[in-house]
Amino acid sequence: MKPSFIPLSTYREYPPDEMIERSVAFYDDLRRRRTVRDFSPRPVERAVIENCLRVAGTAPNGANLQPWCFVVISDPVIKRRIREAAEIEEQEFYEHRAPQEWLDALAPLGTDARKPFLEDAPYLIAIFTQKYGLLPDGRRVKHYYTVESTGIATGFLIAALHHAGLASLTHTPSPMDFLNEILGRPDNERPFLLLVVGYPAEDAHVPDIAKKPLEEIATFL
Ligand code: IYR
Repeated sequence: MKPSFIPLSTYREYPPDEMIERSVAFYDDLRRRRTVRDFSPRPVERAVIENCLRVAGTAPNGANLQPWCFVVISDPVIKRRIREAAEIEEQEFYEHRAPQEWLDALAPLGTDARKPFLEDAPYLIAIFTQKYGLLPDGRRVKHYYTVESTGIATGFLIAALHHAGLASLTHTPSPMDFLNEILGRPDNERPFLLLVVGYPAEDAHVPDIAKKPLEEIATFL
């Protein structure tokens, strides 16, 4: 197919001092985000979730094939089924499957096999990565960099939710193939992450942990 080009009309340049200001302001906003495990059942407007998903859909990705699917769950019956299935896997993980080294790494987070947030939060967003696409006639379209692409889209989504004033939790019960079954997703889709979304509970507490400073995460050559 012949490529079709249009002028880049959406880019905006800012004066250098404004760039500094904007980058600091964005950092100050995003650094306030904390992964929350205590959720309020307070409802959230669906339009906010839709807009944040639109943000996710703008992510750069392999060959622009957009190899992702977001399943938004608010139905309490489905949330309960997900919680039940996740807690079975998590119990196995905490009691048998996880090596001691992993349990030691998780100790500062205070996590355990109980996952009440899967029922408390108003929304669960199950994020799937598509190994290949399916045309209406059933033919397969190979996708590229599927995990990287879905990871970038998920990062956009998490930032958008925070920007809108919502808390989120990146939850990865392992294995999580039960999501395909409960949500009726086809074989070309693999669960990537279960994002729990809502308001924090009024008395929500978070672990007293910190992010590495710039010097530890970046090198300038
Ligand atoms: N999936 C488990 C364990 C867990 C693993 C990692 I890596 C975390 O950062 C947090 C938890 C759970 O959700 O409890």
